[in-house]
Amino acid sequence: MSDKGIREYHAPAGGWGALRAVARTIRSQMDAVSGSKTLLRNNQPHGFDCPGCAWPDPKHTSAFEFCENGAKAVTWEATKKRATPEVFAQHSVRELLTWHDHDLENLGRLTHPMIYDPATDHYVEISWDEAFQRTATALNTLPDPNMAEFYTSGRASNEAAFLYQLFVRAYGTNNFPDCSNMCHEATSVGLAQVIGLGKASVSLEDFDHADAIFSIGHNPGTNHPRMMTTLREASKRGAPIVVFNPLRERALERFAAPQSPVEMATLTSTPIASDYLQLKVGGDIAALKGVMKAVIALDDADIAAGGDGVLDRAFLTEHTTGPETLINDLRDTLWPDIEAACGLTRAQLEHAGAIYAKAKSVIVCYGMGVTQHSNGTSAVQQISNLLLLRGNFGRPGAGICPLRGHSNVQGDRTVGIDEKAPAPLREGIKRVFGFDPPVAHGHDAVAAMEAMAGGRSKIMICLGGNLAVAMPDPTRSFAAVRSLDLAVHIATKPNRSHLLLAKDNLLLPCLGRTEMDVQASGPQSVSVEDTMSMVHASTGKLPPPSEHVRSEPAIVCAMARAVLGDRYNIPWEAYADNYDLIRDAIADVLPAFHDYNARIQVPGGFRLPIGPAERVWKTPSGKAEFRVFAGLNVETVEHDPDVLTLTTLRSHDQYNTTIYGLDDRYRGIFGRRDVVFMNPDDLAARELATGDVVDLSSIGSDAVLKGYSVVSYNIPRGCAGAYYPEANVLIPLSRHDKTSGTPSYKSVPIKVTRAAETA
Ligand SMILES: Nc1nc2c(c(=O)[nH]1)N[C@H]1C(S)=C(S)[C@@H](COP(=O)(O)OP(=O)(O)OC[C@H]3O[C@@H](n4cnc5c(=O)[nH]c(N)nc54)[C@H](O)[C@@H]3O)O[C@H]1N2
Ligand SMILES: Nc1nc2c(c(=O)[nH]1)N[C@H]1C(S)=C(S)[C@@H](COP(=O)(O)OP(=O)(O)OC[C@H]3O[C@@H](n4cnc5c(=O)[nH]c(N)nc54)[C@H](O)[C@@H]3O)O[C@H]1N2
Ligand SMILES: [Mo]
Repeated sequence: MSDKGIREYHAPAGGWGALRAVARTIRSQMDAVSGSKTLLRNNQPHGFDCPGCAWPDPKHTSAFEFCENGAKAVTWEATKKRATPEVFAQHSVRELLTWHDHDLENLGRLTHPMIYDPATDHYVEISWDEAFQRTATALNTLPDPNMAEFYTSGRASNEAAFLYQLFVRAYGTNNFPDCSNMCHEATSVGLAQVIGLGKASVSLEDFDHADAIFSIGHNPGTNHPRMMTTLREASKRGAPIVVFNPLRERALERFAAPQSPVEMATLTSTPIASDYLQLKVGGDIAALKGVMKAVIALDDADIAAGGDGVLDRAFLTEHTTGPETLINDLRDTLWPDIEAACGLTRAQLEHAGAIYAKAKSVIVCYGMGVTQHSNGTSAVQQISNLLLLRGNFGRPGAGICPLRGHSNVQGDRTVGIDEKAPAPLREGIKRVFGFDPPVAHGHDAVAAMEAMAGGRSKIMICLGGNLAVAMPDPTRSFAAVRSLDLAVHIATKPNRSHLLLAKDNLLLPCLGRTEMDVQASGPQSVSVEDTMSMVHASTGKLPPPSEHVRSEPAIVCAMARAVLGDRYNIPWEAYADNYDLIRDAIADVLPAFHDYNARIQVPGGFRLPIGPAERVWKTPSGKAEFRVFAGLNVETVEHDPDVLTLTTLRSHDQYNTTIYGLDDRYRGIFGRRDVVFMNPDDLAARELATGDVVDLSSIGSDAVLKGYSVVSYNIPRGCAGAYYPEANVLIPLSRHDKTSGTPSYKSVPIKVTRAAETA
């Protein structure tokens, strides 16, 4: 029995709890004065872009926009702790492997390039030149460039990412696994098919004009906290906010704005969701079909009563293909089946449908709760279907809003981190650099892991991230990395992926977003693209963690020169000296970035062209396309009452695999992460109570997560929740969306049994 650290949390999200958490973070990582000063430069017009999330900045940032988790992201990077060669000399890799992920990163910032020494089992210092030479020798002696994998995590700037893809394509492969493959790939693929672009169609201003907002499968109070300001304003002006989420996330229930003196002083808060629909995990396609079915019924009724109907027929005719097929599918889908598949009642779905139909302009926001399923692409397309029915694209206050993950994951894709090598990019590279980049599709994250596991790839270079830990099935992914000839990690802090030893291992320390980047031509800025396609500059202000640390663009340029020599005469040195030249090259290759250097000088930056926002559809038909999904997406073995569908969650105290701390305040978990959230009836059926110790076993593999404590929680029956990345052991690599490659992190069939020791 272990119910230690499990207790209910009654306060609203934000508020004093958030301020206290920030004070604690600053105390543990920085000194208070420089910590507070650093935070004031966050997301200001001439400061640095917050490395936290991809939510856009308001046009006129007059004062510090407070955000607890942005503060954690910044202080965690700007920490005074250092992982020096002396620190590595004290701890062998074997020892470090026994540490918790929190403690590994808590060693602090990497200060020197390091190489693993098998004789002593320690990472030891190496010179930059030698590190690049070793990388070059390994890459240049590989029989085939397609035997190397080049991973990107979404913190890399546009400049670093563009150079990286140029280097890799000049080297000869499109193997670009990237964090987006684990995240919004269902969006990139799914929306591109139906509206011609895999990005948000809305801008931040649109939220001021939305008559209703639907929020599906995302947790902004934790993952996009600055969005809470926007949701709070929408709620205050009376716009309904309809939430679809199996868990009652506190910030979506009520939020106290730390910026609001009244809410802070009076301990009050603003309700956020007008309707909170706790659907079953994986029930989104069914729920969306239910909402659309309700809209069709309202349309029928209105027409029967002599009205014009609630569908936007002019829009449907001019701008879409296939509405009839969709409508027929909805008519053929029966309410009892919808109710069973999503766990919501017909009345609830009809109510949501009525809100949707009544609102002139609707925005649908969504996140990982939608994309990380075996049918993630189709789920995304159901959202597009819903919006298309009433022409909710390309007018003020309406549109689709996927909430991107990493702060520059979207920009990285835009500037060429894409295993599919789009034709315009290839043509641009040919035009500007005079060579033909490879055409054949390379590996995404799942394919890269499979290639490494199968011995078909032998080298892995990582521009950030913690790939092996972020991926499903660590048993396989760890073994895959350990089978390599060379692993190179460009990173800010040590993590578990760095400890999975290949034959040769290099750890190259880089600057973070918050730090001053001075090159031959002077101080440099980089640029990033937020979730609403705004591209703007980011200028670090803090001193680098050590004089040996280099910027990501400088590292990529030096590596490229070592590997490629003067192949294709790419001016790597000039790029490293002056990032303006990189941006000029991006603009030459990708015309949407014309006048790049001038346009990022404007506070707030510039917006890339968004077809759907102008009702321009770059699809084969030239129109927006309705896509029917046959069925209701019941992924798990429903007929076995013993099987639960596990969804994997981020706590409030983590950034992906970076674990800041062990609390998950809003969900009432303190000082631990080894818990599984379950419905009280599911517990009763297993004669379990909060604190009882259980084992979670995977269906489809023999993996077991042992010694977890159950928490009785408000989550639908048949569903369970546990934290990522610990629960990744339960997810077979084969469970992913076959269309987009996105792993099914959010619908994992498991069994829960009382742990053997305590039975
Ligand atoms: N502080 C902080 N900020 C972050 C991150 C972080 O880890 N920490 N990560 C960044 C990254 S890379 C990303 S991708 C984003 C992630 O941001 P989110 O998209 O918010 O990701 P999650 O926290 O994984 O899950 C979101 C929500 O989905 C719900 N959910 C689970 N299963 C289902 C389902 O089947 N259907 C529905 N409708 N909902 C479901 C969960 O209850 C949870 O509330 O945040 C980014 N920002
Ligand atoms: N079960 C489960 N698994 C998941 C998810 C889930 O919801 N459930 N979510 C998935 C998602 S959405 C994502 S995006 C992936 C995340 O996958 P990744 O992006 O690979 O992982 P992160 O944890 O964000 O990477 C953290 C590391 O990045 C390095 N780093 C931090 N800042 C910088 C920088 O500025 N430059 C460089 N070079 N390195 C830096 C540090 O060394 C740090 O240890 O995980 C996926 N995995
Ligand atoms: Mo992500």
